[in-house]
Amino acid sequence: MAIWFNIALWKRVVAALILGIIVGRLWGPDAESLKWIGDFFIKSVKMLVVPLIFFSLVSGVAAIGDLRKLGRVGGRAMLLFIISGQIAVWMGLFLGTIFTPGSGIDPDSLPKVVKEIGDIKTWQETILAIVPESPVQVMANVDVLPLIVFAMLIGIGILMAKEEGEPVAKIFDSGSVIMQKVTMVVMELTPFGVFALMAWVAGTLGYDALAALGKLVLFNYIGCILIIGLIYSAMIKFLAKVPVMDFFRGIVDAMAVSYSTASSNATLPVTLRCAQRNLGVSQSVSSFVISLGATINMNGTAMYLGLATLFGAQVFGVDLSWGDYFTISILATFAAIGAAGIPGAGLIMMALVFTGVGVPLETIALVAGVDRIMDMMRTTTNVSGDAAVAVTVASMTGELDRAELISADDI
Ligand code: DAS
Repeated sequence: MAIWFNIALWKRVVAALILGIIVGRLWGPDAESLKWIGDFFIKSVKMLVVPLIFFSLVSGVAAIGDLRKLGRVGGRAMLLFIISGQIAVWMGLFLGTIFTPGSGIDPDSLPKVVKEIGDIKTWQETILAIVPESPVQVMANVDVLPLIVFAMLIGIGILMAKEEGEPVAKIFDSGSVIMQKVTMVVMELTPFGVFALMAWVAGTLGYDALAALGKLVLFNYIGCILIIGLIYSAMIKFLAKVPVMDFFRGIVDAMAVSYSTASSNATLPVTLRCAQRNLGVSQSVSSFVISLGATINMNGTAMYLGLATLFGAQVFGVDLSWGDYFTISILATFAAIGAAGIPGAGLIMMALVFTGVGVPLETIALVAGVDRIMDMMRTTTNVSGDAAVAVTVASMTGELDRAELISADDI
């Protein structure tokens, strides 16, 4: 038993991921019987989201020390979110234009998987939804974005209260430490959850749907890999001035959990722990930037929305002008910000972008059957981007403890 705990968690998680895929392919659709183990793990991690975000974000904002510094951290994070998001969208538009994944496909030849599409918020409703009308209800509904706004306001209130705010700050500091310890305990379930989820996905994914939509899935992966391999590596190397391989080693756990759960929210506790424990990002910067990033910084989703819009236009023969391309880039940015960090969020947000440029919503039903395998990679890209921005902002604001950086011998 002791041997098991002596092996680095990330190694156990990667082994579980590979084993899960093998078992799923061998076992086939019956592997779905393992899904409850994955759901147990996801529920265990989701249990942490509200208390962890609330305590670590309030404590993190209060620990920044003054409002000017909060502005500097927040300003840099938002700038990096927006720039990387725009590059991602245009990456998707570029791949969709050059490789035309939807050309020559007869829409009637594709599998029809009808998924009920929830009501799509307009961008005004997306902005209104950020205001936490009832903080308790926001926590009960795990509505992460208004929860973040509320926690930031409490943190800012503590900063403004100065000495009078200190007793409350100490309570949140302790709460944040306690939640990090609880997260470590829950993290031990990760290998089991990742194994079960990968077996379920690998076992139930039909090759026929994959083949018909193969080019879309392929370029979803290529686009995400380019974002991770080019954009994030450049950010880490030239802006954060951190060895790129040390960065990726440090977030392996978060990448594996985001890939297997397809949920940024479910991965949030793991991303926070990787940033603080493996990358040396301070608790204040990591809790602020990663919590915010998990809900509004979704570069994998933004790239996919650009690519999928062109896919739908090509399948149904809709001509798009350069003006439409700019419309797509703006709508995809809002859609990525508005998308929740849960499985299938990108699929729902496609409707917002398609409506804006006249691409038929039937496209959503065509791609729904393989959305999960694409979502896994989108989410991995989203989560990696949150960690990359956190390390970069920490490095820029002197909140990066380079001695903590995980290196080869730590593995
Ligand atoms: N699953 C979403 C996330 O958690 C991403 C997406 O659906 O595109 O980040």
